[in-house]
Amino acid sequence: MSKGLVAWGWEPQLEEAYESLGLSEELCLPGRILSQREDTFTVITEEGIKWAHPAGVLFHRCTAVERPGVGDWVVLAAADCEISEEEEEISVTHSVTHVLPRKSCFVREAPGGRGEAQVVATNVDTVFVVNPADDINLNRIERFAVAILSGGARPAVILSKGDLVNDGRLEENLALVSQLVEGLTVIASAHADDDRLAAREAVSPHLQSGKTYALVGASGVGKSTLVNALLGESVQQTGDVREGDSKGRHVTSFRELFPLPSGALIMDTPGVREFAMWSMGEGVRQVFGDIEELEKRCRFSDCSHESEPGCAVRQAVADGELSQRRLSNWRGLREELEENQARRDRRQARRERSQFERKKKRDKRFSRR
Ligand SMILES: Nc1nc2c(ncn2[C@@H]2O[C@H](COP(=O)(O)OP(=O)(O)OP(=O)(O)O)[C@@H](O)[C@H]2O)c(=O)[nH]1
Ligand SMILES: [Mg+2]
Ligand SMILES: [Zn+2]
Repeated sequence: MSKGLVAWGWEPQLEEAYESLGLSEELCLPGRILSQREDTFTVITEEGIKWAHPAGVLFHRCTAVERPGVGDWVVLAAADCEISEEEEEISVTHSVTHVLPRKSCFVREAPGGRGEAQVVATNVDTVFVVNPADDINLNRIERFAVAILSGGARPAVILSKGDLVNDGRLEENLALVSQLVEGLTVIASAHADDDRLAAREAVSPHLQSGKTYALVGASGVGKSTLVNALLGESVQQTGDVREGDSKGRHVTSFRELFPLPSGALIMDTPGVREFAMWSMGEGVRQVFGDIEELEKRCRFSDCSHESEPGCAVRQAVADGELSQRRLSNWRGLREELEENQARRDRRQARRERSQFERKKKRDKRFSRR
């Protein structure tokens, strides 16, 4: 039935998941979230674009990670009445009632340090980390790779603004970044700022029809410029970087999924200042597996790899087998996650305590009657 959705990445397992819900075809409609503004989703369905709010029940039932986000396959139900959003001149006619199982979910910790998760992109096959070729940040790329792999997607890197460095430096950086993760695809986008054709030629061969891709990275690295180059027209607004430090001005403020003429789908995302980890999962083993193997050979099982005798990790650094940079980045990640967990535990404890206090008050009132 959902043939028209295949171009948007609809797959047999989605069909199965949708069918197994046993919903009425008359009342419900599957679709994919293309963008989100506040709590209004733009959803592509067999019947074209629909606008929807999340159903209240969905909001209460789901954790932050489970709530619908851009890239998600969802089920829409017709809302009781048409809700008109005058400013946007759109008509919200549906509500999102279900989120279908995801094949991947790329999450970070929401800015503000309150211990909340933020879903960046779901159902993405490959997440491209965009990093300017003249300012390579290996630690950042590595952190992104851990989070992307943990979320079940494949990481790849685009070295943007290749025109700002000479060919020798570009080659060097390409080699350096390729070593970060086994089998990592690294694309050099070496073209002048306004040469869209060259940008398209550099990236297009890595995109497959029917697959979904996302671009992530700091502000001003050229994500939206690449999206425009791939689309062949200026759909996304782009902005100048600051004179002094080449930092961007956070031009893109919403995540949005675009269909490319080639049949692939690409998501533009807002630039991130700091990439805070949410969870490391499987990704850390894929990026830092060598250190985890070395660790097993330390004399003490709880070795902190600081000053203990018989430390295999420090020995590997001394022998030049492991770089101090990678060790520090791995250590930083682990510490960050321990702090995150402690913060989440404290939040949970606070929540339970206040629930308990409320219940105590209620019981007291009740017993006075
Ligand atoms: N020299 C050069 N400049 C580029 C290239 N790609 C993008 N730029 C410039 O970099 C600036 C920022 O580009 P954007 O595409 O807006 O960057 P962004 O990553 O989308 O930034 P945010 O939306 O803020 O996250 C613009 O002035 C672009 O013209 C490139 O390949 N070479
Ligand atoms: Mg942008
Ligand atoms: Zn050790």
